[in-house]
Amino acid sequence: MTRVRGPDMPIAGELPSVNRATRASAPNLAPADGEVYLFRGFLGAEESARWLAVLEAELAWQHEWIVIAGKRVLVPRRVCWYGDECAVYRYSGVDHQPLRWTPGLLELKERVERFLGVVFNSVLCNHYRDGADSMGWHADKEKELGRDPVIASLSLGATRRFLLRHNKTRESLVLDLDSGSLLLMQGALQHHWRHCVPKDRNCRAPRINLTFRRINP
Ligand SMILES: O=C(O)CCC(=O)C(=O)O
Repeated sequence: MTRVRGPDMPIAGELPSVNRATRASAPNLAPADGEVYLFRGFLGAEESARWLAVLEAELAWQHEWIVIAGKRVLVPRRVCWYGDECAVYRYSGVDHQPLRWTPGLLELKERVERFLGVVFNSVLCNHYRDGADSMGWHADKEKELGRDPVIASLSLGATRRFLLRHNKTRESLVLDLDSGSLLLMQGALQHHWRHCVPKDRNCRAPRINLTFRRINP
């Protein structure tokens, strides 16, 4: 495929930096030590609902087991990892070989890339079946992501709470990620802050979150 490169779009292999005009259209929500931007309505409500249904049906969702403190634990959501062939990602102590892009994921990736002016080569897909599914506190700072990762996180379906907490000051940010919103994390954020999606007993609907990433092979 021939990729047409916009003026702000870095070539593959360059360190990505987000399109300045896009970044200027939303404030940085992190008070210090990194950048967090939230673009609500990146996709419209109807379109987001359509994508939720398509991706629920066509992605190769898996139940994953990880080992924490010597104990095998079932991850409380379904996951899958797609990307370019080189995008092997090791997290939670497990090597993840990428599945081949589906047309749907590729279309969404290219829309996010055009909006942000950043090229991604992989996406971690999380499926929260309802509010009993969750994601624990963590930072995305595996070495394959490079020094200051740029992570674009697209939410589809149920609104879920996303918490960020500063490692030293314990300052926190609370964001409700609604369907169609695009969250961007970049700069030093992953070194100083952790984030999570807690359980929500009032949530009965599914949600998919796609985090587009750039793996350095
Ligand atoms: O579901 C979300 O919004 C968070 C996803 C996340 O933190 C991750 O994939 O590392």
